[in-house]
Amino acid sequence: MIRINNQDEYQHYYTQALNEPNEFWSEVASSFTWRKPWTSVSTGDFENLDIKWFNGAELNITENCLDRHLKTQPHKTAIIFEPNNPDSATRTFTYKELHTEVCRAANMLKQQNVKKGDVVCFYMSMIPELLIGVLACARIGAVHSVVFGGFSSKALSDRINDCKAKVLITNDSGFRGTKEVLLKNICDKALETSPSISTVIIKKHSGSPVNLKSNRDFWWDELTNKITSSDCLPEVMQAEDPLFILYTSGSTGKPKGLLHTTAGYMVFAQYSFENVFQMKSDNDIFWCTADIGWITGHSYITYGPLLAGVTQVMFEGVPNWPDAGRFWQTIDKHKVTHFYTAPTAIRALEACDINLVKKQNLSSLKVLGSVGEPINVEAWDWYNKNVGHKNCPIVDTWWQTETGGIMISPLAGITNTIPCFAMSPLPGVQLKLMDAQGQVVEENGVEGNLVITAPWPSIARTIYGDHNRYKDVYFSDYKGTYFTGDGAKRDDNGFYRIIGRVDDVMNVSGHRIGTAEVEDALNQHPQVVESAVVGYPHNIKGQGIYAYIICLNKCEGEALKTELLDTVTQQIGAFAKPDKIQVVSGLPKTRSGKIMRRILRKVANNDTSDLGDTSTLLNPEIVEEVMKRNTL
Ligand code: 7RM
Repeated sequence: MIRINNQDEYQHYYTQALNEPNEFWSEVASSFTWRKPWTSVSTGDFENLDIKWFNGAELNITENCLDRHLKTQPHKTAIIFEPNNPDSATRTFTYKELHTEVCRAANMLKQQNVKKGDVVCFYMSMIPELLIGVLACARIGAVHSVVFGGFSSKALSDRINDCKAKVLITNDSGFRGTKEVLLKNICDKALETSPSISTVIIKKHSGSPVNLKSNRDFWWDELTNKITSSDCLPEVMQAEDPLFILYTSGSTGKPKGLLHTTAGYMVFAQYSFENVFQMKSDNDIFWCTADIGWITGHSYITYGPLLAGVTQVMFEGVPNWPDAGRFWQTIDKHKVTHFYTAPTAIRALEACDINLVKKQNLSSLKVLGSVGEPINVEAWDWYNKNVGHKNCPIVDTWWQTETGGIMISPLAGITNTIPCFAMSPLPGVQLKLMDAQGQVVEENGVEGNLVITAPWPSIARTIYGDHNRYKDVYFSDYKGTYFTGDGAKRDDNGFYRIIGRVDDVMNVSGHRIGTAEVEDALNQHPQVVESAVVGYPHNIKGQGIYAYIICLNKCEGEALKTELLDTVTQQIGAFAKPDKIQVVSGLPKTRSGKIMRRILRKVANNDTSDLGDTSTLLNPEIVEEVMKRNTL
């Protein structure tokens, strides 16, 4: 492993990774447990897109997350589970105990006939069995596909069908604050249209009643109780064998199943975790508040911290229950030293009673992190002052589902930060900014589209089942480079500030949602003829969703609104519900029939002073109507 300890080392390694990438990555990878060494560090490029890292190597990622720590620190706490209800008991797992649980679950999956390469889907609460189940898959070479528990049965079914998952693992129901989510019921509904699933395994969690379908549904506890062996030899995996699929939204079409492979993802997860967060003491405690249903929970709950052998908190609940002090109380309760959350949570809590944060001690904190969306200055200052007591570096970490790990970030305590800046790429990450003409912008003090010019170990290797789409979405805008979809500013000193998406992807409370997905959902309503969805700035969510719709008949306000919101909840999930809906008689279109989103965006932003060139519009008269902004 390479651990960067100061700014000089950062410069040194940045240069080494650029000029001698093989030497650099070999050194990073040297500390892992390999069953067989690699024959080449990296092959392939962004032209042929047959990218391979550590090819020829054999390994198992769970051997690196668990077994290797058993020799040195078997009794160190791996997971401190903080349940939804603060009065319920905390559960802890040492590395040894977690190893045992993962092995038992792995043996259970084997007994259910899960084989290397099979896809196992998870639709679960943030409970230890989710993490255990995911690692159990990796133990036996099954590919996990975690679907966030806030998705609807329709969205779950779509994702299961896309990757033809064989087994579905869920729990009876889960609580998020006071709200009960009937996960098993939602699974039952999804499975009406998902024939690939032959087995459902249910972890009993809330105790709420569920229907069991015979020969299909089994209780997790009954199956694992029958397992006698608490050891399971790790399946020996090839470096490029698939590790997981994770769905994410794009600017067009259905969500994409990004496929991550074993060795490169593993190496980058630990490398980025250790260098960004800089956990130094054995008593340091990490807490990432993300859900394992998103990439942040994959790389910085399930894999990164365990690979690094640290202690972490896993949290089932929500930031505002029993009150908006839950994060701060939990930090004190478990003496969290490294806290990683999203700007949307910071903004929401900033809007609550300040005494909830003031009354907590928070003196255990050493490092704060931010992820998922651009952080605004007010939130950054509030986080720094009220949570960090101006004593904790803030690492604003930019990355994506596609990148597998953190790409641009300060290194905690090493990089001098500028508020709201992600600062500089990690050594091994090569960035450029492109202008509208597709030319590289070399100078500083500019904005441009953010691209990555060379492969890094944890880049997603393909979109599952659609390699052409992968090429098209990421590598066709700028030939030979990976286009992130984000815009960024590079200041006079070469430091980066991420501006946000430049495509039709919205970021709503840190949830990545395609405008096309919400449009497709709205169009399912029988009254909707056509719709257009754009994001607009929202105080707490970062972005809100503004939907313009054309209706078939006369539209009745409240009733229609409720129905439309229900439709989106059913098609995607409640988190994708539009904040504003405006019924219009037409949408501004070009002569070639394209919706002029620029105009809709400006109207939704309430910034109509300059609508730009509207001369190519087929129906310019519609602009005036749209500008009325009379939402339902
Ligand atoms: C990790 C994650 C990716 C999109 C990405 C950006 C936005 C993420 C930051 C950020 C500004 C950040 N993966 N994004 N981190 N924008 N500053 N530190 O969120 O696939 O779900 O989303 O999120 O637009 O393209 S993701």
